[in-house]
Amino acid sequence: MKLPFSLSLPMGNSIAKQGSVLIIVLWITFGLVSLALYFAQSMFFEFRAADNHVASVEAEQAIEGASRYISYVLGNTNLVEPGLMPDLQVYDREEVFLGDATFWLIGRSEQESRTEVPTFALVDESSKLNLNTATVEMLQMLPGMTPQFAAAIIDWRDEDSDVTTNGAESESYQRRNPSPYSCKNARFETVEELRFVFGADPGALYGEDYNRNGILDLNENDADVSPPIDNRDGRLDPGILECVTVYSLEPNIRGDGSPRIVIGGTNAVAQLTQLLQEKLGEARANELQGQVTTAAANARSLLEFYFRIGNQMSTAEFALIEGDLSVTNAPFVEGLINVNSASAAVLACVPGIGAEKAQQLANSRPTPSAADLPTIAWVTQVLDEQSIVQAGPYLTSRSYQFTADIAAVGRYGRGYRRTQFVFDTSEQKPKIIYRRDLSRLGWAMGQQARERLSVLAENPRLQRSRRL
Ligand SMILES: [Ca+2]
Ligand SMILES: [Ca+2]
Ligand SMILES: [Ca+2]
Ligand SMILES: [Ca+2]
Repeated sequence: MKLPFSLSLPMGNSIAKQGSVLIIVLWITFGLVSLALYFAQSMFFEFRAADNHVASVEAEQAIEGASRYISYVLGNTNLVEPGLMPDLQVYDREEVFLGDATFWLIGRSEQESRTEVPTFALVDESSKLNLNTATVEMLQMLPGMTPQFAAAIIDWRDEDSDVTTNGAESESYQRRNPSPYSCKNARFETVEELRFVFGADPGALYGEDYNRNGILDLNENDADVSPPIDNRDGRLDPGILECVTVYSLEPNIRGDGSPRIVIGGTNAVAQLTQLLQEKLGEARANELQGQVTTAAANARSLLEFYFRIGNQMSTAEFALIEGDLSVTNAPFVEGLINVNSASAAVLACVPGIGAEKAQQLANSRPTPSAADLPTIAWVTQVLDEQSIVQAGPYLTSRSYQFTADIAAVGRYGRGYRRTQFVFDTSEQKPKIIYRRDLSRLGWAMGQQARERLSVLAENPRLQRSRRL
């Protein structure tokens, strides 16, 4: 037998034979060990894969659990008074432990200065401009909007096929190559539909917020080093999608489920008198009655109503009656913007407000307190009469639709998942009206949470001690 190397030691024939057998055995052993190591390695990868799979199942389960939890929170808030934002103190929203999993509610900062630290909360859909009710003038005020795209949005949703100025109906869509389609000529059902509207520009729709978490991530501030292409100016330039909704819808009912009092309605005087007596007492009702009756007859919105009553009624007093009042007997009012939660960019779109006053409103907004009922009354201290008259019909202090953007990880911080839900409470019991998997957008909880979780991944003991 020819060995791979020669044995040069002086030895007898039988010793040489034994030596070669030994070497053969060594080679076989070496082969077996390699084989064992190979299988061990592949078993390890299988194990890691299985473990990652378990983690992602845990994350998915955590998201399901979190969505039920949010439904419960919204249901309870609705019992207090319909249309309230759940107070930030009453629900868990950041790094919530659920067995071996952890979840977060990815929110939006009310401040314009978006930082690298995410906000964790529910997102109020009434803080946005409704694509189904906004006029072309209102749409044009959105950041990144062009007159052509704004007009095309109107043509997309209106039933007719008459092209508005700058707009686009089916002929424009039919010219599309290689896949022509027709203009929808019906309401928007999701905000994502904007991508199909003539003139849609992904850069303007999504802005710099590649992972749609409302903060400036590293890749969103490195120019073209990694997608998206951004201007590297240290601040997040959000897209149009950030400012729009299709969900805002306010039911015209009071806390007890009865219809609201229509302030200009036929029976308004008697109803308002009774309301004032109930909420503010007999004496105050008598003092305010004359003023309230006159104001009610001349107001086209609740904001204007409060303005016309004048300083005699305090903001806190108005808050007590605001939820019982309306200017219409329609069962629902669509597209009202909550002046207590909308960003300056959205408020700027409202007629009579504009960019400058929108910023003033955002700056002088009172901090909401769990004890107080929400009100629009404070707005009369910022806007002048003309603005109040114009903006009033578009504003509200109440919200009935909320986005819960839930991200979760399973054991050891692995198995990242993210699902966006929209909850509707306009029919009292909260229900999910939209659901979308956003896991593909990647990590959304910022750098700090990632670092904390990587510590957890390296210290399984920490993971165990964390459980309650
Ligand atoms: Ca149309
Ligand atoms: Ca981002
Ligand atoms: Ca980039
Ligand atoms: Ca930027």
